[in-house]
Amino acid sequence: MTPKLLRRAVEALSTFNVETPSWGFADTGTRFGKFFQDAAAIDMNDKLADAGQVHAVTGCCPTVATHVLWDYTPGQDPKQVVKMARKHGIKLGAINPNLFQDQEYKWGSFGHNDAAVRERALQHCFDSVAIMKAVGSEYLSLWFADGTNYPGQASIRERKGHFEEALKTLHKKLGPNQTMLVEYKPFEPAFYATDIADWGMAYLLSKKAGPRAKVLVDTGHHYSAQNIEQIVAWLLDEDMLGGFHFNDRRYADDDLTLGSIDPYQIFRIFHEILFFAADRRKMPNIAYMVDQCHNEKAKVEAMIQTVVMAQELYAKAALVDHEALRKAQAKNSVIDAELLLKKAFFTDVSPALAAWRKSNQLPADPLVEHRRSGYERKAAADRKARRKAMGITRGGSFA
Ligand code: PSV
Ligand code: MN
Repeated sequence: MTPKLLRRAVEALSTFNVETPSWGFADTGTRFGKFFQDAAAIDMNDKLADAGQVHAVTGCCPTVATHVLWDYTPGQDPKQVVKMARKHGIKLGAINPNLFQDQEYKWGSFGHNDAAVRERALQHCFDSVAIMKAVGSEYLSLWFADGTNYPGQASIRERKGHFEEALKTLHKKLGPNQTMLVEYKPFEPAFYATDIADWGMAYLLSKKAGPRAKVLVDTGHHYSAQNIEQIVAWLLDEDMLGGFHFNDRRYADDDLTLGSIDPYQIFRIFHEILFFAADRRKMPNIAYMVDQCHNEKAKVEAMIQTVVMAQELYAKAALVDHEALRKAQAKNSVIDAELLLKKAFFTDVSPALAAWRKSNQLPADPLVEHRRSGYERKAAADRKARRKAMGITRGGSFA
């Protein structure tokens, strides 16, 4: 790696942060069962401690995303949670309303045919905006499980209309520094017609809602052959890309560790972002977040592994020679253009990561440091004892 490239990669790393999800530290599983870990977080303080540990060893995860009904106790002053987060060296990031778990949402939330249920969902979002204000969060991150399971079940157009109306109403509640992110997902839990199934739908609804609504790209929410970086490039060009939920997939929304299946995919996404930024001479405002729940891997370790992978791929993408790429593209030199991407992708960026970590007084290897610290062992012992004292028994499966 030449000194010039090293500088470029280090510079890129110095502006790159990733938000971790509170739900990635608690017990999770599939609908066939859960495999429990002694070190899994029991409460919000544990989740924040885990997120704080990830930040302490990686230095690039200063915020944690929260899900309102999973993380805030009714009647609790959200500022208490801010204090708790501060104690663990982090801040609160995106606020995610829960619009999917209540029985009332059987037929949907914003898309429900009953105005009273839509109103209930909106009220929950207004409460979420109030939490955003209290904790100083910039992002309201919206994901809807809404959809139908059978042809003819509901009017697709009517549901679209309900979404347009509710999102517009919600947008009016946002403060000047608040953005709402609209996430799409092709299927699950709805298996016939998810109301916001793809980026086009999320784009259209966001556009109609107002200027502070942007699209959130969850990398796991695409069909197998879909070209995600092309979606990213289009959204960037339209100033409609708000953020990411990172994870990897082999089949559907697998929630696998970022880059475990296709690291080149994430590299190509980062390349589109950095190429865009170079052309516009301005870095777009994008919320990078992880959305993974690990069942087999130790949760904090998996999060560290994910974040380090994201940094590595971001640093590699920063090495693409944009000038040479523009020239190759102008001449239609297909091979040369492609090789420029490949060259950057295959460059060993560990010297840049080492230099960046050193200059930020961070451990040389976050995962090694985490293991050395004994955090996992201590958390497991403490949480196991607390579960026992609280009478929490875990086991069996759920369906
Ligand atoms: C839905 O699959 C999703 O990707 C949404 O972002 C939710 O907030 C998250 O997963 C919950 O695990
Ligand atoms: Mn997601």
